[in-house]
Amino acid sequence: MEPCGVRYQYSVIVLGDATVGKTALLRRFVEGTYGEESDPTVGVDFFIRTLALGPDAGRRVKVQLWDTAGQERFRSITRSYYQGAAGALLVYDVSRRPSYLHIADWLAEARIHGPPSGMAFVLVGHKCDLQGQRAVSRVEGERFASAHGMAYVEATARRGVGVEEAFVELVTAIHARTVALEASSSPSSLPAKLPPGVRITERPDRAGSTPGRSSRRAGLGCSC
Ligand SMILES: Nc1nc2c(ncn2[C@@H]2O[C@H](COP(=O)(O)OP(=O)(O)OP(=O)(O)O)[C@@H](O)[C@H]2O)c(=O)[nH]1
Ligand SMILES: [Mg+2]
Repeated sequence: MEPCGVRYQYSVIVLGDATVGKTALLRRFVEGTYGEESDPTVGVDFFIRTLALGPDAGRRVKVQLWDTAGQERFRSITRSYYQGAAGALLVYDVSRRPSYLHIADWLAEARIHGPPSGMAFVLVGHKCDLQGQRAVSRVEGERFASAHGMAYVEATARRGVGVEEAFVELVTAIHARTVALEASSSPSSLPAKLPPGVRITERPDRAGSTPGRSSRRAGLGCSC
């Protein structure tokens, strides 16, 4: 297998009330598709995408994305995935005020059940195409996000606006933490310091002496 240059792998989780459009966001981000009809997620679903980060898009990272059911009856299943996530997208529907009011609960849940090292968060005001039915202003979303130290993005999976930005914002925040940790750690101490949801393979061998070996071992066989 040829080395693909992907060293970093991050796990992120998407949280929010039922029908706010979590699955629609993920489908748009990963598959580039949107369908009006969408079955409620049962438990947890899994997506994967490789992203190019940085000003020159030179840093490629692989992102595992966990789509969770918003329905209360699946909560004990979905909670068990928080622990392995490096970051979370908190999603509400701008046309349904209760889904915004519940974001504080989702954030508290993620903090309680997430990794002790903490997670990166991005708040998404979703379905912003529904301007005539808006029940939460952009300012309210921005205010909540800034009060909790996270970025705010308005998005619509239907129109394909803001979706890439929301995920890239989250992965960039995780990546910045990882690079800082890497810079302040010796290669031997780094593995023990990496938080859940973050994996770094050996530096890709562009000379080709042991191509892809660590990637296969880590289950990161390149499909990108
Ligand atoms: N207007 C509008 N509707 C959307 C958008 N995205 C999704 N929807 C609608 O919202 C419905 C629910 O979307 P889902 O993605 O299934 O919602 P979910 O958050 O995954 O729901 P659960 O899996 O039950 O937690 C879809 O059937 C779409 O009709 C959007 O950007 N704009
Ligand atoms: Mg869903």
